[in-house]
Amino acid sequence: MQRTLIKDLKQHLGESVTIKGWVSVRRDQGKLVFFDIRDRSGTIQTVVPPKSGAFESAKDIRVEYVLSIEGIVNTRPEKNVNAKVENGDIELAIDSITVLAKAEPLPFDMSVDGFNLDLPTELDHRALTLRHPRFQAIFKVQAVIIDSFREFMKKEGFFEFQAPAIAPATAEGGAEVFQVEYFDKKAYLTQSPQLYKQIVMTAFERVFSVNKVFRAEPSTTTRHLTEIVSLDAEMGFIDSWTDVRDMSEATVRFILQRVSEQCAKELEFLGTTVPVMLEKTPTYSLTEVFQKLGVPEDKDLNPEQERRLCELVKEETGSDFVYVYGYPTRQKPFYVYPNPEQPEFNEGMDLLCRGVEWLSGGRRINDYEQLMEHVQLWNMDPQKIAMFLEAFRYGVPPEGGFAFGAERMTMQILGLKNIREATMFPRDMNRIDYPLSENRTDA
Ligand code: AMO
Repeated sequence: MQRTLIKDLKQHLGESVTIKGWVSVRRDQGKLVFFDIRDRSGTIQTVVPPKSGAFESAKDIRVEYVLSIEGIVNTRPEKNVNAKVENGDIELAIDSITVLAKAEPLPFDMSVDGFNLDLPTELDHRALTLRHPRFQAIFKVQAVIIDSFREFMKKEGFFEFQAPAIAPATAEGGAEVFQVEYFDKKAYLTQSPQLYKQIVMTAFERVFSVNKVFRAEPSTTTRHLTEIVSLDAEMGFIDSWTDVRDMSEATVRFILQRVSEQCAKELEFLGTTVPVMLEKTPTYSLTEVFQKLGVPEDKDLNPEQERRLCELVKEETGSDFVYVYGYPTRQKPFYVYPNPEQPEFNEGMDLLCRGVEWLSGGRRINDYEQLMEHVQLWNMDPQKIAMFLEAFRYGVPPEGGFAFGAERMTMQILGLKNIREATMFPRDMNRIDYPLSENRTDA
């Protein structure tokens, strides 16, 4: 018999159907055995009636067994209806069961209510915990974030390209870079597709990419990983850095809207709502932010100041978002455009949300001579970025762009405490799948 997906069972009341899926829960009430079965589309309670031929085989079946079940879709008796759960008004009366795959006894309770692991243990068992509805909800939201980023970019005329992961030079500067042995030469894992998105922009005008980037973060914090999914955009023919801010704001607004529409069930399950974005997101220069916080001016905001700024803005305006622009020019990468009226500050910006930076961008230098001055000032080797520089010798319009990490965005949208919860297979200096301890033979 053809397989019916669990989400479609209500269309088959009174009919005999075949469903296939995993056993989420097993309840044995002596005369009756119940299984909650889940497939990719949903969950249904099934019951093995005592007279059913399946009663004997049901005795050995445990949680996570994979079954093919034939049975009749029934409405539940009034007293058994549970409005709080999916398909709480129907159940499947089992006629026969075929075991498609067995499962060993689970190392911990995987039921919705009983699941209670600390984060390191949960990550050690990702191969199993991914089956829990909490993590399925988180990664469904992440998939919608990435999909809707693509959808919005295409709607706005951006062209998708694939950036390389191996580069001859670092784009963002700093020490947070993985060097790779590239045959007998040195190369780097890309920290950002920055230089490539700028090159491709000079041909296609508006471009975006969804790429893995790598940061050799030397510490473990709740917001840093060493491997992230970077959602990048770059656009030509801007009049000002505020055009970039506006495009990034519209992108975030679209993503939030799609998450609200497409993930209502997941947001409810996770007990959260998407952050509030106002018609116009409050925007301050870094100097204004330090005045607002009542602290001496510095090169950048520290995490505590980011938190306080977001709290203040939330109190004053109701916005969960705030843009900060105008960073000290020498603190940021060479390609960021200095403000012509105040060249010691640049036209770079960050978007903070609920206390954490989740997007960076701004206007870039498009004039070749000015770019070369910065290459020298930043002490860079022009040979190593020759391909990037060549593009800028041949006519590049005023331009800018932005990027955000899919994991950080997922974390902040869902109000998660640790970025690792928002990452299927997180990497940090202490973990690649498992903790990198000397005692492990598999790490
Ligand atoms: P930046 O270095 O600020 O900017 O990175 C952009 C965004 O990427 C995310 N992010 C991270 N997430 C988790 N762990 C990390 N270690 C990590 N590092 C960065 C954050 C951050 O806001 N080329 C510029 C972007 C641009 O100007 O277009 C850049 O890479 O969400």
